[in-house]
Amino acid sequence: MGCGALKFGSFTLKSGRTSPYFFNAGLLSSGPILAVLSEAYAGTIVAAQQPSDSNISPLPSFDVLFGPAYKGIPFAASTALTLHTAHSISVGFAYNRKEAKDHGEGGSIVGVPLNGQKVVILDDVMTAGTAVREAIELVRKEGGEVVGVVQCLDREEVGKDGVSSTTKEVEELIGGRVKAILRMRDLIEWLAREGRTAEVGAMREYREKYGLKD
Ligand code: OMP
Repeated sequence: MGCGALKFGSFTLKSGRTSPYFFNAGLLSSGPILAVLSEAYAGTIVAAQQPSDSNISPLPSFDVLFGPAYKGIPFAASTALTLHTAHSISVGFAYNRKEAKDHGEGGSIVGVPLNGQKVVILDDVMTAGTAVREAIELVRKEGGEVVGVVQCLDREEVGKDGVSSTTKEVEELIGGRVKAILRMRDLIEWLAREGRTAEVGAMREYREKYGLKD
């Protein structure tokens, strides 16, 4: 909220849904914010590696953080740095070019090669799952194995079929964990604590339509 990354109003999403809130992770772009954010991503990854009582296994050790262009790029790079400095975990990072380069080293991936590597996709926000599915495809095309996904915000919505949870669909697709630093329920809880009743009402109404029912 402090840097304007979270806004309330009426927004048309990529999925065509009209949302009362929008999270613009592109505004998380100062040194102090990146320090907090990369520690939050790193902490989420480390927590996801602990055993849990869910029937999906914990996030395994992995080799590469993949940050889809554009917003995932600085987040993957800074989280790889934080995993090293604060958690003694050594991983590479990689990202895609939106337009493949046809000279020099060529190709559409920058950073460590993905072939034969265990990869965690690190991205900004997930709604109906189109963006994350594209990233999964990119990694698989390069011969990488996607073992997990970490988002900054999981909007906790249903997928394109309008029935099942995007998170569950993506977990099934990769056979691994999909985690987030923040979920829509955390935003609602925070807004309620701040006494922002109008926003809480609009968020709950939206959740009735597109959110998870549990
Ligand atoms: P899905 O592809 O439907 O999961 O939507 C996720 C993408 O939509 C993100 O990668 C963003 O490009 C964009 N988005 C946001 O940035 N913030 C939001 O709060 C919502 C969306 C969105 O369009 O759903």
